[in-house]
Amino acid sequence: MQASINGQSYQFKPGQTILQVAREHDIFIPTLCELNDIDHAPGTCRVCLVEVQADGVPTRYLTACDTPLQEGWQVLTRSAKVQEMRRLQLEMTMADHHQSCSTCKRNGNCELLAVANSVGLTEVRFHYTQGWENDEPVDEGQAIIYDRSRCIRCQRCVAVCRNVQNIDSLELAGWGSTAGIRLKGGSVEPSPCVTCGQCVMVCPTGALSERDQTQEVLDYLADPAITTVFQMAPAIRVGFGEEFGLPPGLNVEGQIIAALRKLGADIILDTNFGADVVIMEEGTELLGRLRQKKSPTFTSCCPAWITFIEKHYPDMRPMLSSTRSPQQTLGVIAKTYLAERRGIEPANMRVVSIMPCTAKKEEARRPELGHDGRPDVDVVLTMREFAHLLRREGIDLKHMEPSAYDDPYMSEYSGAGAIFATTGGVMEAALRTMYYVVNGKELEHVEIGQLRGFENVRTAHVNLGGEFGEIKVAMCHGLKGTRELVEEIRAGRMDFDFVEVMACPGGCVDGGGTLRSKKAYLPYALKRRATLYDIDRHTKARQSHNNQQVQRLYAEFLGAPHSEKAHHLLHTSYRD
Ligand code: HC0
Ligand code: SF4
Repeated sequence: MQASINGQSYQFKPGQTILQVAREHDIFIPTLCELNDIDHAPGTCRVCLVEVQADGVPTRYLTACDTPLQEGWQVLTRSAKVQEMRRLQLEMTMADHHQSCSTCKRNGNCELLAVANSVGLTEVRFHYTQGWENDEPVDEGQAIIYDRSRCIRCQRCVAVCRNVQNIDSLELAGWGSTAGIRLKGGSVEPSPCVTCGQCVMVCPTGALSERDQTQEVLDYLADPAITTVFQMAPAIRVGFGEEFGLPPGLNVEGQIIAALRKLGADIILDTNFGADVVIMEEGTELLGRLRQKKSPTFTSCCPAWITFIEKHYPDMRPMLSSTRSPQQTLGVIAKTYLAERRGIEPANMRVVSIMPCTAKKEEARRPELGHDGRPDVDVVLTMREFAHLLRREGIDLKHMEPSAYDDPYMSEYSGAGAIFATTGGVMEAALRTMYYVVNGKELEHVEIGQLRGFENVRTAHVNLGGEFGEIKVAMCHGLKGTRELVEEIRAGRMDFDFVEVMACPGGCVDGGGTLRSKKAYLPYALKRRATLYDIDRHTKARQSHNNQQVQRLYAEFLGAPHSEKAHHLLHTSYRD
């Protein structure tokens, strides 16, 4: 089939939209609501208007994203009329949008402002002044803020929550200019939301964002009575450089340590250390459950997954490992063992986590994950907040000279701890240590290829040796595949011994608290994962049980995995 765009003739296939054909030939048409990576083209923002002429039909103005191109059409993407209509369209969108851009979380990287710029908007004659009197425009969760006054009704969030995560927690509410997105049931608790943050990742404006806690951290840093302890999650070092113009997937661990020192952090630790401790506990727990023929056991480190089970499949709670997540493990050990070793009063210590995750904010606030009335982790910053924090202090990561950890108690990590952030990583880390415990010798090939695929649901048989022989394992990332797997297990159609789940598609390297990419959804997962595997390959100890600081922690403080003390500090329970 043949049609012309801006006077040039092009071939196309039946069913292709005007936008698809234009993109195929590198012809720019501005878009706003559309997001190709999640197959979302609702045509609601009308920014992609083009002029269409065809024999025997009057000139029409159609949205390029959802209009299939037809034989013989002549499409104009930048006629004077098209440009004027796009500007007017944008002006209308701005008019029922809260235009307090200076205080918006997206200040600096808003897609709406970028499109306003690209269509040449020079004035907005109408201003949002009223309209929300009869409606509460903001749903505030502990992790995510849902602000309808900044919503442009693109419905990307609805699409990702419904089609990618299969949670379906969001809906459009209100009428006319006050319409916007809200949680079903009006707040997080009654809604099916698990705070995975995928909706935040695709929101083009400040309508969906995390609860900003950067000020709390600055207040800690300014208080001389407080000892600030920072931890960075496994995924942070491979996904943060991009924000400062460094190549995607580059390992910037050293620059982050240097930036934290410049910020004034007192102690800098690595969540990977917590991950190694988790393997000691979870591996022991799993072997115990295998002996008792209790299968399957599900991993418990992903908080959106935990909420998913609590809200959607509460009957499956007994199958969750009782081991705390690495974030919470590190927090509680910092406030007990480390505080004791370094002579710090725990009440004066504040643990700040830098996480690629929104759900970790909720996890840290669970009362069961605190001691003596204090949380074990005080504040969780997403990667985006951490970038904001550095900017507030004028720190440019690109110019930091890489530095190294200096805490002698809780900063060493093994290759096994490092790969936690990618799908299959927790499984691989656990198997390396369980094999050693069962057989008294190390696995010959520590890189377990069967576990390293990237499909949303993967299964494998692995030989654990000894009394256990072959065990059946499964790994999922993304909640759509997870739900399908859980349904199969519940119905007795599939059975496994050990199942690893990460709620975010791609795992933590693409978590809901990572940096947002304009017009793209999760573009760098495989680069980040490749760097994690590279870190593993170059780490001195590749198994959690060979981490010398972990060995010392058990020798001097915890005793053995699953000792009474370890159980009290490092295990948890789940909600009814
Ligand atoms: Fe993850 Fe974690 S690996 S959940 O994916 O287990 O957020 O990066 O920090 O806690 O370690 C996130 C990442 C973590 C935890 C670890 C686990
Ligand atoms: Fe849906 Fe996750 Fe957003 Fe909640 S946080 S509304 S579950 S996408």
